[in-house]
Amino acid sequence: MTELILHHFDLSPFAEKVRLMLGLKGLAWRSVEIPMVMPKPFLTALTGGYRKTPVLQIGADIYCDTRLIAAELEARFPHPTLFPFGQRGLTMALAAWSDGSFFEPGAGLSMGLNKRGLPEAVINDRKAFFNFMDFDNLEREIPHLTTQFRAQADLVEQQLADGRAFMQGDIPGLADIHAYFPVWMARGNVPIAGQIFASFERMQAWEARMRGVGHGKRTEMSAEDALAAARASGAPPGLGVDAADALGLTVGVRVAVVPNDYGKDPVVGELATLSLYEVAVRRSDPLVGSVLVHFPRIGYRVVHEYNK
Ligand SMILES: N[C@@H](CCC(=O)N[C@@H](CS)C(=O)NCC(=O)O)C(=O)O
Repeated sequence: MTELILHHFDLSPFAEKVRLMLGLKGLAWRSVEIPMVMPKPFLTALTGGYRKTPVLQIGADIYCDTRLIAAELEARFPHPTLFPFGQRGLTMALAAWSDGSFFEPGAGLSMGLNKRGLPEAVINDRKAFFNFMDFDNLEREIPHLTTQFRAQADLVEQQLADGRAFMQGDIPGLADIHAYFPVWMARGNVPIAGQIFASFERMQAWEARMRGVGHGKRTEMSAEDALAAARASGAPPGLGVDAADALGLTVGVRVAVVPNDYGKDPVVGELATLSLYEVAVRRSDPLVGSVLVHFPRIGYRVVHEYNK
């Protein structure tokens, strides 16, 4: 089996989601440290322009976005499952809450309360990147963001109210990872996190259990070795295009794949897979050879690029 290579940085909350998925499944993986800000020349050589963190590489398959990474890990390593109570649809849907309603006020607090301590380069980069943040007014927004973040965290406390150990029962799953990552981010970056979470006793005990999930078996790898692994593998064939898809595209046409939300850098390539679950494009780069770059279908726009 080809190695799992995670391109990430330690402080990244979305990467923490994937590290916990790897931990929950008890997997061994290679860790490639990427820069926190652009440029990210090795990462974008693999992805064709997608710069978000994290990205999972398996040979010449490049998986972008935590939604698709969760589905791919589940497909390749079904046991133990990320969906222990048969709640797959609901749990996947919960990503919208986790990555949006819960993450966004937490990210606003992290930026607003750390603004003066953060390197200029990070502030300028995130200012252009996080279009959901009113960057220039963040300090004034702190009371509002605090109420929003605390009310979302209280949903976790409510879910644990009957004394259960995890969100859906006695074992952890992706639902816990969704609920945990904004809390993890706040613990690391929001100086008033202790105050915000003080009355949430069940949540705090659950946090300790979540830390116990761990990160699986991590070993470091250089970016150069990761690129060499892609070159050595060569891009696999895609899965083809769903004929019923409303976009009416065919295999091999040139398309751009663009996130709907923020960081809207397009990735252009030849369409190889288009299903209800994912879109994958084939592209090549002298550093990585021919690769297949995969995105979840949810949250991404696929645009036909008429050959110029
Ligand atoms: N929808 C993406 C969001 C990823 C995301 O926004 N990651 C943040 C870091 S935690 C990011 O990319 N920040 C800018 C960067 O790392 O360059 C996912 O689920 O993977």
